[in-house]
Amino acid sequence: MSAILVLNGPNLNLLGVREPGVYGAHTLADVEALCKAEGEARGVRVECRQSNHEGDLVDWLQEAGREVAAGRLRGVVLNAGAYTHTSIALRDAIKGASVPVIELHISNVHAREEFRHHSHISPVARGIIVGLGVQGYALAIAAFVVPGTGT
Ligand code: CA2
Repeated sequence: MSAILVLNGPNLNLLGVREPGVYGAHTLADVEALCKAEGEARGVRVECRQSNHEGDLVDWLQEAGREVAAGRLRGVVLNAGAYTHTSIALRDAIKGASVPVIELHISNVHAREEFRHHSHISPVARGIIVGLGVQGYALAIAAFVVPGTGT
């Protein structure tokens, strides 16, 4: 059974603790439980990691590329947080590792400040889920399992 890796970036450890008006009341632990439950329902193992450090995310994307090549991983659900809008290193890591990535944002970044409208990740992502709240994570996991989604 190949797995799916869910990566959450900076400040997502604060989910449910601050700014519930933007990101909802769910905590990161709730999100990770939701991801694992969706994986279980679909017969795929889900592993979740979070870091506030760009280099950790780069390392994990590189590792994911090796796991995909070995047939042990389907791909990565990535909420890179604010690094989405700033990080060429994450974009290069995704491209360099040839890892299928679904970019995810809990909020609708296009309905927010201008600086959130641009993503360095989108051009190298297989697909993008934006603004559907934390249920977007379940949809992203489904996209790696349901045939015909291009993932
Ligand atoms: O909507 C999303 O999922 C984001 O990726 C969340 C990021 C934001 O920088 C992106 O533009 C959109 C922020 C991560 C969460 O930050 C928090 C800060 C304070 C309290 C709770 C969460």
